[in-house]
Amino acid sequence: MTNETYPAAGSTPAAPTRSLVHGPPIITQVPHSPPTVAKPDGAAVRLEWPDGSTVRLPYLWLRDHCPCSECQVIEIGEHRVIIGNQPEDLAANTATIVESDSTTWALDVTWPDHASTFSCTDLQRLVASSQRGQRRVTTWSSDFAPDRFDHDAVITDQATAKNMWEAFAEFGAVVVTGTPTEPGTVEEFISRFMPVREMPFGRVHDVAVNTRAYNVAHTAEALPPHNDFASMSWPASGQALHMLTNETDGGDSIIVDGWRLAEEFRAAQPESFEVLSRVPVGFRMFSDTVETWTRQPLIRCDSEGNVSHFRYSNQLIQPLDPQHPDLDSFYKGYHAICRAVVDPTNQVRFRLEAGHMLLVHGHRVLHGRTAFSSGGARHLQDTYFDFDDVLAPLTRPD
Ligand SMILES: O=C(O)CCC(=O)C(=O)O
Ligand SMILES: [Fe+2]
Ligand SMILES: [Zn+2]
Repeated sequence: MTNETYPAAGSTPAAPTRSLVHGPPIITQVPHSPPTVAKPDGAAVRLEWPDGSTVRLPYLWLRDHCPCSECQVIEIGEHRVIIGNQPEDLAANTATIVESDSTTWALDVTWPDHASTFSCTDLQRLVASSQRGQRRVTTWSSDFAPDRFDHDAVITDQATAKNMWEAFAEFGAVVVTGTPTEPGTVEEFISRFMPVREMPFGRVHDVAVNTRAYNVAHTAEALPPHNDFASMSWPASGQALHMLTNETDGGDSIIVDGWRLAEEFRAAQPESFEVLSRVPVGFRMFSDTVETWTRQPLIRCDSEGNVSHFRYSNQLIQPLDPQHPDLDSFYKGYHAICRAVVDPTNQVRFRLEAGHMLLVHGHRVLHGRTAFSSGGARHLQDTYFDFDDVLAPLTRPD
């Protein structure tokens, strides 16, 4: 295969428009069939296929990811080459496509002081790993109900467990049914999949009517939708609520897709969205022995502008300084978002019966409950985990 005609101008494939996908958009595909030519293109080599598709591979990128055993610790997939030790204007001396047969090919690159061979599979693997972590995030429609999964099926069948975590990653809420009602089961359940995140009030958090309440959760009052530990700068991004006993009238569960509300809020009131993303406000939860407190904005976006954390707790929020220059605009936005949270049309309601376990994305989904009669017994246990431990195994390369 020929690789002459250095240099020439080229084009990169257009990026698809963004949808509700978190992570970088897919922009590169490396075809399995051999390219016809490798040409220099600025500080890169450009591969061209007979159908006109092209892939541009910058020299620094290629040098950084040379797959040889000098440049990588192959057995553990760790990167060893230090790109800062290369000249910033590094260029290949040659870049040649080597076709082993009609379906397999490699790109041979010679550098001033090194030689690299990238098989088609190496390039596909590198591109795939650069795109890892993209996931579909689907905000809730008005008839949303969390998917239900049977506890025994989840703990005995890997495919069911994977489906459950996939649904959790996409929608931020699922319900597990048929969970044994022995105390501690929630911790055991989460521990089967990932580390439990121990929180300041314990590894397992009991919620029942309690005369020494440190939180409205421990009364029979209605509990407005919230995410737990809004009083911590990095609260657990996953929470499991396991109902052990529910013999009361009322006490129905409420969940709200905070990311949907935040995105609708951004579209309707962009200036207020900016204020709620910028102005930090205090949150506090404490008991006789534990103090948690932080000052944070209600909305945080990731580096690509997607809402990544909607923090909301009517119970725990603290006053803003009345002289704060943004106080009026803060209240305009806070009022609107609060109205959206308590609007029943934005709430999904259902009853958690004994043996039901609700899993929620702690930075996305708010949970709450209606008031109940304090006569009958009601007891649930919470445990916490982190979303990285959900996503990393789901996206593990084969
Ligand atoms: O009582 C409930 O249903 C929910 C209580 C709560 O907010 C929690 O356990 O985090
Ligand atoms: Fe809670
Ligand atoms: Zn190398």
